[in-house]
Amino acid sequence: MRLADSFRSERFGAVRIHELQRVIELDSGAQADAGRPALEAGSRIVPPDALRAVETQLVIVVPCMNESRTVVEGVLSGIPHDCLLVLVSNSDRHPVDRYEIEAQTVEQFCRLAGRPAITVHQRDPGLAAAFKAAGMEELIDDAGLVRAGKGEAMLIGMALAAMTGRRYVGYVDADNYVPGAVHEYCKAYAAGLFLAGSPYSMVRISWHSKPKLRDGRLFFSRRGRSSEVTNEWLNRFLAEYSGFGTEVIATGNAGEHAMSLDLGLKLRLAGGFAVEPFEYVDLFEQFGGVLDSAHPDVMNSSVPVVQIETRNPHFHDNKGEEHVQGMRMQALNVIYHSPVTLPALRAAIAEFLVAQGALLPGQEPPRERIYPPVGELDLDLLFDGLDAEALSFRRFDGRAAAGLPPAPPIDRGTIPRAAA
Ligand SMILES: Nc1nc2c(ncn2[C@@H]2O[C@H](COP(=O)(O)OP(=O)(O)O)[C@@H](O)[C@H]2O)c(=O)[nH]1
Ligand SMILES: [Mg+2]
Repeated sequence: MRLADSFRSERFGAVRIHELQRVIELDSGAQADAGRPALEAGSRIVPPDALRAVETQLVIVVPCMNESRTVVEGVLSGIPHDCLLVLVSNSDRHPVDRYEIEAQTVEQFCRLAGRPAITVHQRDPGLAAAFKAAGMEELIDDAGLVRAGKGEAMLIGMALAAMTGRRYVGYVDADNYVPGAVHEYCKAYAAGLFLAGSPYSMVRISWHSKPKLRDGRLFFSRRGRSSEVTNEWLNRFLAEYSGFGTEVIATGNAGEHAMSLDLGLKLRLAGGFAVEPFEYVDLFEQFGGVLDSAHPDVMNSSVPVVQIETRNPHFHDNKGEEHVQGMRMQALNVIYHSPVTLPALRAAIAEFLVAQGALLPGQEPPRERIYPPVGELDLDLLFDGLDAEALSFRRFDGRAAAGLPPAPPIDRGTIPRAAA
C-alpha cells in the first residue's frame, strides 16, 4: 500500500495528530524500501510482508446488531486472512435467534477459510458474570447484563483481543455493504500501525465518499452528517489551547479505527456512540500534559494518531436522521464534560446545543458513561468466567476443522501474563 506523506501534525502533549494521508495505491508492489520516503517524493510505501507482519498481530472486532446475514458475510470476506476475527453481537435472540445465525455464518466462514474466530453475545448473562468477576461492575445494568451500546461492544472486543495475546486491535462495522472497503480499512490499519513508529499508536479512517441517491442519481458526498460537527468541535478544542485555528482532526467519529493494545488497554472507553469521539478526548486527558498522567512511559514516548483517507466508497446501512442527531450530541457531551476542555469552549458548546434546540438555556448536557481502562481487568478471571458460564462464547478453530494442528484463537495459554 502506498500512502501520501503526512507533512504536518499537531501536538497536544504526547499526542501527535497527523494530518490526513491519502491512499495513493492500494497495492504498491513488491518493493522493499519499507516506510522510507519513496523516490517519488511525497509518498511512502508499506510492502506486503510488512502489512502481513502487522496483520498476524491484529484482532479485528466486528460489533453487530441485527445486520443482515449477507452483509455480515461480505464483511467477513474482506478481513485479511491473518487477522483474528471477533464478532460481538447485540442482535435479537427472539422470536428468531439472530445471534445463532451469525455464529453459524462465522463458523462456516472459518471452516471454508481455515481460520479462527471468536463470537459472543453482549447480553449473555455469563458474559456479565465474567466481567463482574474480572472487576468491571460499571458495565452491568439493572437487569444484571452488560449494557447495550456500541462502546460497550467495543470494550468487550478489546478485552477478548487482549486475551489472544496479539498486539493490535481494530474495528470494522458489520453493516458495510462493500467487502472491498472493509479490506482496504484493514490494510490501512496495518500500514498506519507500521508507519506510526511508537508502541502507543492509533490509526483512524476517513473514507473518501459516501454514495447517496439524490433525485434518482448517485451522488458521492464527502463527509458524514455527524462527523463535520464532531471534527469542528474537536479542532476548536485544540485551537483554544494553541491560539491557532486548525482542521487537523478529520476522524472524530471514525468507527473504522485501530490501535496498539499497549495504548488501547490504557484508554477509558465511553458507552454508546460517544465511544469514538471520546477516544480523542481521553487521549487529551491522559496524555495531553494538562493533567498528570498515570503513564510516564507513554509521556516519554509519543502517541501518534495516523489518519488515513481511503479510496472505496463507504456504503453502509442508513439508520436515519434521529440516530445521526443522537451521535452528534453524544460527541459534544463528552467534549463539554472533559476536565481539559477550556471554559470558553464549554460555553460555546452549550450555546450551540441551545441553538440546535438540543438543550434548554441554563441546562447542562447529559454525561455519557465512561468506563475504566480494559487494562485494569483481571483477564484470567474473565477467561474462566467466559469459559465456564457464557453459553454464547464460541471459539472456532478453522485450522483444526481443516485437519491441521489445532490453533484455538484464545485459551489460557494465550492470555498475556502482565496486563497493561
Ligand atoms: N454489539 C453491538 N453492536 C452495535 C450496537 N449498536 C450498534 N452496533 C453495531 O455497530 C455498528 C455501527 O452502528 P450503526 O448504527 O451502523 O452506526 P453508524 O454507522 O455509526 O451510523 C453496526 O455494525 C451496528 O450493527 C450495540 O449495542 N451492540
Ligand atoms: Mg452504520
